[in-house]
This record gives sequence, C-alpha cells and structure tokens, in this order.
Amino acid sequence: MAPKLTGFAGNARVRRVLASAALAGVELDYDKSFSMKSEWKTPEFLEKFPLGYLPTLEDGDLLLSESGAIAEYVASLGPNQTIAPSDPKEAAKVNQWKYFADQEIFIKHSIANGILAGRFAYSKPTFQGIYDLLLQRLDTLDKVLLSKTFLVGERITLADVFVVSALQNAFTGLVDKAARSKIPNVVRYFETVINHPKLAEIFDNGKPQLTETQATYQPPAKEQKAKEPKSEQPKAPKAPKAAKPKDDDDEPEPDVPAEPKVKNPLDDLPKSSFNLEEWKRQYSNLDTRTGAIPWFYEKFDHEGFSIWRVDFKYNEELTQTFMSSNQVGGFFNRLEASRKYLFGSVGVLGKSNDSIITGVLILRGQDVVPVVDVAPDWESYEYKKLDISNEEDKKFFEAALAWDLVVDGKEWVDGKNFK
Ligand SMILES: N[C@@H](CCC(=O)N[C@@H](CS)C(=O)NCC(=O)O)C(=O)O
Repeated sequence: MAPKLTGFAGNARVRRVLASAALAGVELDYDKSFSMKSEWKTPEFLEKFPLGYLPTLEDGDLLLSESGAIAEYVASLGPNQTIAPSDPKEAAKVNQWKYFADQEIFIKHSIANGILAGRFAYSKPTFQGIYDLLLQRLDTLDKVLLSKTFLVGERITLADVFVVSALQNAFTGLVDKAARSKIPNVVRYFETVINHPKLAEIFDNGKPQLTETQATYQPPAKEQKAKEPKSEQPKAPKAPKAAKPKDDDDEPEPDVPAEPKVKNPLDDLPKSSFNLEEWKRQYSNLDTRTGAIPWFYEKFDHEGFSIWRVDFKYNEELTQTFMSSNQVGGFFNRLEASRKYLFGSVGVLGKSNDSIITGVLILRGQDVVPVVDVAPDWESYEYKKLDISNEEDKKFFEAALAWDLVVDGKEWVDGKNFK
C-alpha cells in the first residue's frame, strides 16, 4: 500500500512532500480535496499524531509528522536517489540548504506574515526587523545562485525542493514584485525548478500567482468600526485601502464568530467632573502654555483620570524621523476604539538614526491597560504614571503638551495629538 499523506493541497509544506515524492518516483495515497476546515483534529488523529498538525504520513506502523522528515522519508523510498546524495559531504550540503530553507526563509516569512495578518501582536519595528532579515537572506541566496543552476551539484536535489517550496510561500506572500526585482538570480532559479517536468503540476503548472504589492497591516475590524464621537476637530485623512495579508496556511481561515458587544467597564467608573472632550477643544483652541494648561489645572479630576508618560521601547530601531512620526500616527490610529477615554501628545525627539518617541497620555481611570490595549501594538510602549504635584513630572507633562520637550539633549522635532 502506498504511504498515505494528509494535508491541504495549496500548502507549502505539503507541496515539498509531493515534490520529493514526484522526483524520487514514489507514489503516495493523497486526497487532493482535503480541507483544513474539515474535522481532522479528532482524538483518534491526536492519538496517532501527538504533534497535532499537518501534514502527516502513515506508512504501515510508521506515523510521521513534520513535513521535512516526511519529505526525506518519502524521497528515501524511490528509485531515483540522485535527489538525496549518499556521499556524506554532498548529503551535508543538501542538509545545509534544507535548514536554510526552513529557518531562514520559511520561518522568518511565516512570522512576518503572521504579524501582518494579525495572528501576532502588530509592531512595525518587529515586523520590519524580521522582514529585513528575510530580504538579507534572499540577497545572499541571490549571490550564491549567480553561477549555479541548482544548489548542490549539477542536478536537482532535495535542497532545491526545500528552498523552492519556501520561496513559493514567500513569493506568494510578502515578497512582492519590487522585492523580487532585486534578486533576479533567485527568481530565475525559482522558475527553473518549478517548471521541471515532474514538478510543474505541483507548483501551479509553473505559474503560481506571485504577489504584486505587499499587503499592509490592517487593524482588527472592531477598531476600524469604532464610532468616533462628534468632534469639531478635522478628521485625520483616511489611510489608503490595502490588500488584506493572506494567512500562511494558504487556506481561508475558519469563520470567526462575531464578537458579542460588551460594555466597556470604563463606562462604569464613577462620574467625573472633568470633561475630556472639552479639554480636547480647549487644547486645540487656546495657546498651550498660557491658556490650555491653566484651564487643565483648574478642571482636572485626579480621581477619575490619570496622566501617563509613554515611551517607545525600541528607539534604537528608529531610523528617519518622519518614519518615527508615522509610527506614532499608526499607534494613534489603532487606539481609535478608546477615543472617548483618551487624549495624547506624543513626539519624536532627536534626529534621524538617533531619535526617541515619547510623550504623555491623559486617560480615564487609574489604569493604563484597559485604555491602550485596544491597539495590538500597545506593548511596544512603556507607560509610567505621572504625578503632577512632583515638579519634574509636571515639567515633562507641560513640555509634552506644548511640544517643546527636550530629553537628554534631544529636541522635539515632530508631534502628534490623539484627540
Ligand atoms: N513544522 C511543521 C509545521 C506544521 C504546521 O504548522 N502545520 C499547519 C498547517 S500549514 C497546521 O497543521 N496548523 C493547524 C494547527 O496547528 O492546528 C511542518 O513543517 O510540518
């Protein structure tokens, strides 16, 4: 009986197994119509495959998870052994590229894609850091491929199967046309391998739909939809629409039930005499130091509201100051659902490649978390309660409101208000 492979046909991990089998000349019992949405994670499945994920392979008493191990096992069964050289040095070279494919392309792409698709908390610098590393690896691969058709020796091997499956995942995911144009040798290599007569069918007949333009992060729908209270302030221009990033499993995610409408516990706090909306108007209309700040001190309710210093945690990763300013703008956009409870004045201080993001928040209640955790990247910032009866805190607070704050010699160059 042919070994039984289970997994979703469009998935890159399944593809690597199918490609190994096709090149080795091994027949598999494989149901192409399998869907991740079917009830596959049953107690019986977990009993057999305790790792609990797909693809899986069943061959007699061998029950195997991990697509790399499955691909290697399948390759070892076939008559064509040139894809897995037996010479230890050649085999080691093939292994090198298998690890490279998984750890340097597949995993980096999966994590960056997961951040953009909202599976992990969004933080622009984290996303960018991982994505840049992925591009660096692809650039290195491009140099290696300058003088090569295949990665090891003169014939196709498992090294190519692993690397090309990972590339397909990246090229149909985040690595868009502009990024691909910088790695022409990788693209040529990719096209050569996916058009191999034994592989073309597995790789969408040699014509996979590669990404044109990278998708951008889209905050969860509940934040986008949050209603803005009527305000006299001009509305911020809407961000251009962007494609939703596709999730890494290549198959549409199961429908998520709509979240029930829950009352915000901040609405249950005792009534406050301080009117946050009125403060926002005063701040917008009056001179900050001579008008708005005196108004604030007269009206502020220390019980019902609190004042916080906010600092970006990853200042060392900031580059151009205008990009840091966009970062603040993005954070504020993602705080939209807390507009009723929050005012902010946050700036970029310093110069390009030597800047920090810091500022102040005025918020409902005495705890920062329920107000800011509507932004998926809230944990990229540090929060410290300010006590304005303390001279140093008061000075910081006023300077952040007036946009003339200086920290460690770094001067305020750009600021944004959350109103
Ligand atoms: N390292 C594993 C990863 C397997 C994996 O993450 N499989 C996904 C599908 S692509 C899965 O089964 N996800 C569902 C789950 O984990 O419940 C491999 O290469 O096989």
